[in-house]
Amino acid sequence: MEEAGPDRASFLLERLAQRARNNGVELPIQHNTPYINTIPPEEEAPYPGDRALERRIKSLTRWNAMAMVSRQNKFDHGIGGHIATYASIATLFEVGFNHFFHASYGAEPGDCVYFQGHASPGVYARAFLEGRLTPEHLANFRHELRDHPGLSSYPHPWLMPDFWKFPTVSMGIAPINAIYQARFMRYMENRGLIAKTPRKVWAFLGDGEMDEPESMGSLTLASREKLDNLIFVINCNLQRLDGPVRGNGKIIQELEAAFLGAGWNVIKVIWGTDWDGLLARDKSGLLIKRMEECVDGEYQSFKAKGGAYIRKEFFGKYPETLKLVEHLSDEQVGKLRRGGHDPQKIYNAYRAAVEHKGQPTLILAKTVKGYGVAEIEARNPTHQQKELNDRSVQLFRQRFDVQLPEDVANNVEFYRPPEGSPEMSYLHERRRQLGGYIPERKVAPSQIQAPPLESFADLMGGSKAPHPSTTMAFVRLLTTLMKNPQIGKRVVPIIPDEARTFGMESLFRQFGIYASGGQLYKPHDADMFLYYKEQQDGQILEEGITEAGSMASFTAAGTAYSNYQVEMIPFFIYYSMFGFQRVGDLIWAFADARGKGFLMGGTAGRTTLAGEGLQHQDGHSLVLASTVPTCAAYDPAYAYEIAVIVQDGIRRMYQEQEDRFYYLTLYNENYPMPPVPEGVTEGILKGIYRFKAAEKSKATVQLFGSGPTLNEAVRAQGILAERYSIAADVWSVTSYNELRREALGTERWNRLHPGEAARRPYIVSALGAAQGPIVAATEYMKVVPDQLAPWLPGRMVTLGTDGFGRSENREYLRRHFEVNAESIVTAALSRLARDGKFDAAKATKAFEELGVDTEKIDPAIA
Ligand SMILES: Cc1ncc(C[n+]2csc(CCOP(=O)(O)OP(=O)(O)O)c2C)c(N)n1
Ligand SMILES: [Mg+2]
Repeated sequence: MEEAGPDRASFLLERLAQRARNNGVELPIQHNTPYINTIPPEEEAPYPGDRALERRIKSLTRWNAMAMVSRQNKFDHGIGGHIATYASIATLFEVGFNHFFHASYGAEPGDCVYFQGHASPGVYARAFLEGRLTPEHLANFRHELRDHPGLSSYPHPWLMPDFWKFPTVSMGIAPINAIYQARFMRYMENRGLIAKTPRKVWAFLGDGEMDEPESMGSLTLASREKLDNLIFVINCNLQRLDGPVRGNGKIIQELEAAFLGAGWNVIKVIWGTDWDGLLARDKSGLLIKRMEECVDGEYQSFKAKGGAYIRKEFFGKYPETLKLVEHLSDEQVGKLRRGGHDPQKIYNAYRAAVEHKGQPTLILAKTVKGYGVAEIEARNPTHQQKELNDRSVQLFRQRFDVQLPEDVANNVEFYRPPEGSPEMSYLHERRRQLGGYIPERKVAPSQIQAPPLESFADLMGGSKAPHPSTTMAFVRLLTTLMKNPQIGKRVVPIIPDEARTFGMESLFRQFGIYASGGQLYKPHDADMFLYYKEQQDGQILEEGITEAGSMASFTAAGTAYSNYQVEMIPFFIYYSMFGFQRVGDLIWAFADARGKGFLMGGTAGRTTLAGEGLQHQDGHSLVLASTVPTCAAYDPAYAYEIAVIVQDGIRRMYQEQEDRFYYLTLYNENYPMPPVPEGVTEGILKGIYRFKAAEKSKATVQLFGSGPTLNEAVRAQGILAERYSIAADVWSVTSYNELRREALGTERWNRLHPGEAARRPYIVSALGAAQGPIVAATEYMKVVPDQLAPWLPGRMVTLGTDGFGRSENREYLRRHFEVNAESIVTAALSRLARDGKFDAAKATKAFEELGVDTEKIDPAIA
């Protein structure tokens, strides 16, 4: 170490503080640096690009973005769009586009860039300049349902699958997904599935967005994992939708402290180059003092009110600071730039971030919302400004010196300079150097063959005592899959601290838990067969207690086929109650991103998960799953059903490259798993098959069951036959959701083709001539079976688990919710009695005989 200089000073002060603390001196913990740029001017590298040309390109991008939103709202008032956000982030994007965002690294895929969602107009405008979008595209911004394909409001891979990769606009989704993306990149590298490259994950986020719990909830994962492939850029324009983010404080300082405390490398880009000279001349220290004492509400006013106001209210507080700007006009004072609008400062921050080792980096860039847009700059309503009047458009043009023909300017048209012009040549050359254009989404041909069903023989052949639960059957299937020589390595089990609950601890030892630094301790159970084995190339993602984080891992894995051109098959196994209702928006974004994989809802059911009670017993995840268009949800009863569904899922999602994913419920009740009956595969996949026909005579009642309730239906079938001489068929309904979707599709076709022979929905043809009323019993809410009511008019009697759960055992729970065999029997008799097919007095007596209390409170409201 040097004898003198800043490093030595820092070392000595640190040692002194340590010594003082050891001796009982209480020193405040400091997580803030002064309110100035982290990188001092003397450490800056010169800008490597052509500033003038880059500015022209940026101004044209600004113009086209503004024109796109403004024009559209003129023609279609209220269609929406944002001008102010891109206006604030333009330079932060452009420096990235010109110098940092790699579309590829040689043959390897490039960086993952999460664009701030509602800054999308700027991303479209640049793609237009690059020749990747046409003027028709821009003219159809937010008009997606016309002849010419339009542009989606925000980044939606579902809507623009060749363009966007990462859905971001639901606030908080981008930050958590970006963190886990960077972690998953390392996982793929450490497991030898992708090459190590300087690839980065860039996430451009709003300062208001950071208030979402998902935004900052996983910061320490990033530092713990030393994710130096991760760069957050927070666009600190000090405003959100309604007003200031922290009017009475300073968002940059608050975020700095939080991220530093979480172990990140933090780079503040607060002031532009114009301020360097002022700060250098600030011998009194009062300029920094003034910078520190102003709150964001004041900083916003400075930009809203202009140069004279800034001179008076900011510099004017002290004579010394006022003197610093005496050589500047009011206009010049008004234009003193913030760091997030200065390419020189941004370039240096990005460079430092890219080169930083061992930590993720946060860049806090101070900007102005609505930058340069007259009459809306830094005003509270700026977020929702969608149209500019003629005067504002002309001021905009002057302000950014937008170079375009006069008639184009007057008509507020889109403009792209001719190919071969210096701007265009420069723009293309920069992107060529960086390996192509961004954003762009590509999918390689599939490399995955689904293993044949025979490979899951132990699930297909039925169980021997001691019998398993469907969860245990699934763990066997997963183990078999992971051992598969062709695709085993692609399987990613993701568990939020519930592996033991699901009996998955045997996987720890066999496949290892992913730990980027390996296992640094000898586990206490090292001498046991199933010890807690962590390893650098471990396959299991043991996430700890974070369903949101696990879902973000699931998203990274389930979209690896488009981000890394390597198909991964994730299985996220969790408490079914803490899935759709807990992280539903992340699941929605996963679907948007065309994610693939299997969500496995363990400890499912409101009456099968005994003991846990109201918070844990899930009776509605299947309802929520039905709301996601690409989610195929199943409620299997037996091991072979799981094997059939998963096998076909792999075939469809990977081999056939269908953009869908699966949700399967898994239960923890042990019971005999029958061998697969003949010819049921199609029924399992479509959602229903006859599991056990009536034995002696033709059935006059049909019983539907799913999951463990299927066993109750079978028991009810026995009681009905033996005690009441009523023959019933039992059906396994693996998916009401899929049956309904198919029926809706068929019905729609019939509606649109009245002149042609009507088609029959699968549910109708599957039932065929099956007679009589249908009693459907489920672990889930009644609305799940009721989805089929339109195609089974008047036939359905539904028993389900509406209401809050209880801490009890299964017997009492099923009695309480009226889904046990006895309730199924009485429901059938009651219905037959009403239909005049069974003696009403006998039906009434049956309730008593079978112990079904007719006067107890309705569980739906209990
Ligand atoms: C979860 C969620 N809640 C609310 C919104 C609506 N919304 C869109 S942008 C925005 C304000 C964003 O402020 P900020 O993150 O600071 O971004 P800026 O536009 O200022 O760059 C809000 C509330 C949303 N998109 N997502
Ligand atoms: Mg903001």
